[in-house]
Amino acid sequence: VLVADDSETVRAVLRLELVHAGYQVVEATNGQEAVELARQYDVAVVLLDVEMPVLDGHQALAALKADEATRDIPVVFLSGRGAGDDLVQALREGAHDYLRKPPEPAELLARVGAANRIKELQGELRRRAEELDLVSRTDYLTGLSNRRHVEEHLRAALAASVRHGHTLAVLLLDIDHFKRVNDEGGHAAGDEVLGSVARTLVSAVRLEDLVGRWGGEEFIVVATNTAEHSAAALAERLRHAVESSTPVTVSIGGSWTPAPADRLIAAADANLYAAKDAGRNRVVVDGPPPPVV
Ligand code: GH3
Ligand code: MG
Ligand code: MG
Ligand code: MG
Repeated sequence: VLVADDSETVRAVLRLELVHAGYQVVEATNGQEAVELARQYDVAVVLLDVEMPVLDGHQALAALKADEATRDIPVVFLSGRGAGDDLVQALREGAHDYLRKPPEPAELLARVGAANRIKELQGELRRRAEELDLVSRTDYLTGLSNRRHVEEHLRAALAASVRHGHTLAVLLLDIDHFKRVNDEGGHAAGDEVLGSVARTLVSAVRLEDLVGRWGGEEFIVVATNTAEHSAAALAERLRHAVESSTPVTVSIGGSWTPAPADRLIAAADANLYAAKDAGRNRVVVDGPPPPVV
């Protein structure tokens, strides 16, 4: 708990109560110090006096709310005066609660406890939101990016490639005769093969390239800046890696920019069919499709 009050006596009383209740306390003697300490420490709750030198409580509150790092820390205003106006204004400005000085020990602890629970809940919400975000982008079986995330990534990567004049290649990979793996070893064995193909692809591409599960037994690679090694060479490397480190083979169709996302995928898909037709376990990568008129 950060206790900000210019009165040494007030700070001492609050510190005593809070430390006794098991809180760790840091003290600030003015609003400016309060803002600095809030950035520096992992503060759960700020007790903020209204009248203080340098920055008063309102100004300090505004500074705390303006900074992303301190925005979510619940602030409890400490008011010495009888007038309610200050406190109403503070609540409007984003204060979580207020206490009149000198606070009853029980009330102090109840309000600090409530503010602390708010902080914990916020942390929990943020963790869940991050988890959800990850889950919504991830294919549960292989841990790769799912189709939705690949499509998002592809749009952003295309925009960046236009801006920076890089080429962008898309490879679609389809496991050959995968139905046989399921038929012979069962669905679980099939799943395991999907996982090992995914791991093989991830370790064969560069860090900046994205590998995703496009659907079923199909994978996609979005490779940026393929200038120094062509898309065809990358595809051949991936084909060889799968052949030599998993029980299956893949056919790969690819294409590269300049082209809009849907045409790039369509061209890669057409080339994938050509690779299947030509006998599987092979690569067909073609240059940019003609521009749409
Ligand atoms: P091709 O060489 O022409 O691509 O033949 P294929 O057998 O790979 O193609 P087909 O489309 O006939 O079969 C794909 C199979 O992939 C059928 C489907 O049951 C299986 N499959 C799709 N998703 C999964 C999955 O998540 N787990 C498992 N085990 N099998 C899957
Ligand atoms: Mg004061
Ligand atoms: Mg398929
Ligand atoms: Mg297949």
